[in-house]
Amino acid sequence: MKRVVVTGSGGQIGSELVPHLRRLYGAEKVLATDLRPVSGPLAEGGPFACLDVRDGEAFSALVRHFRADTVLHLAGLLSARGEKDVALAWDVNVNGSATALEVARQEGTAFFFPSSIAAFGPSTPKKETPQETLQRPTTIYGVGKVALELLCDYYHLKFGVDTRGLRFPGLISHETQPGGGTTDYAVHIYYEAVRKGNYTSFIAPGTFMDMMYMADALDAVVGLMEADPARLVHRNAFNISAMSVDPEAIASAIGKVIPGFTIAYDVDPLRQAIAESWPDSLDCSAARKEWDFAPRYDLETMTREMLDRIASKGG
Ligand code: NAD
Ligand code: AKB
Repeated sequence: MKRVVVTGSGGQIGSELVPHLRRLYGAEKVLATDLRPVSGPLAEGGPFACLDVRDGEAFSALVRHFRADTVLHLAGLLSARGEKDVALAWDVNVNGSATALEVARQEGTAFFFPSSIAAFGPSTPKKETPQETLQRPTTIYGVGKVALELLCDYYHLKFGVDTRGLRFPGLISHETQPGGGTTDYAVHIYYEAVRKGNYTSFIAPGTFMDMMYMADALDAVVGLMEADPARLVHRNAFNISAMSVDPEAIASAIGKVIPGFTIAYDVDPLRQAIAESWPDSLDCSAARKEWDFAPRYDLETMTREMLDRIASKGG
């Protein structure tokens, strides 16, 4: 990667990925874009442009003028939000992503697509979910992720576009709040722990999902995009995860740092049903083998850092 355009950069991932890339490649080499203007470090730390990813002409012009060699396509609607507005989720997640991929083909750039554990469904093996297995998701978000995984592979095979993707688990971070997903509880719990010493979870105890700390997710994006293409047997998209946890496990890790922390439950049927349709834990051996994926944070180290950082910002 030398000159990178990032879509949807004001969200949970982009707000940390853009500064990370600017530190690695130079501030002027990373163009952040989003639907609406953003404020703060993203806008001040380097170039920014407004872009609706469904506008192919504007998208192409921007990539051409920036002389980008890579498009990191983060724009999208998350799982719970998608179920509440199915038409918009399809339009942005599928039509917008297909537009982004076509721009990459026309402008000759590499293309990164963030897939998700949501690309799996209830008929997928739940434990140690293999890299290649049944993918029959039951959310519009997941259906879109499978469609784009396939389309990205197709563009690689048919047109030679250098498409690469990750199946992100729930990402846990302290810079920007998550944007309407099922794994959001695993971020909210840390804020509420610092602010109130207790948390009411919308996900039931015993519901296991894969999670990962944002620092490891940023390293994974760079690691995959910089990987030697000759080593990549798979492309779209790699299983990655750092831990398989349920709300009780996170609560217990928090309790070791904040004695007396308590968790209660008020389960949201929509998000609980989505969570139950996803895997408990992924097999990440293909990512480890093909591009040396190796997350640094486990539940304990992530928990200490999350609580420290949130407390240092005053909650
Ligand atoms: P987010 O909801 O925090 O941010 C998404 C961004 O996309 C927002 O800034 C929004 O303004 C922008 N956007 C929406 N519609 C747009 C449009 N038409 N044109 C341009 N921008 C638009 O999402 P995120 O958590 O940063 O996730 C980014 C990507 O990673 C998404 O594709 C998501 O599905 C995927 N992903 C995220 C997670 C996670 O836990 N955060 C896990 C798996 C996959
Ligand atoms: C969501 O919960 O929708 C996302 C994801 C795992 O894709 N965090």
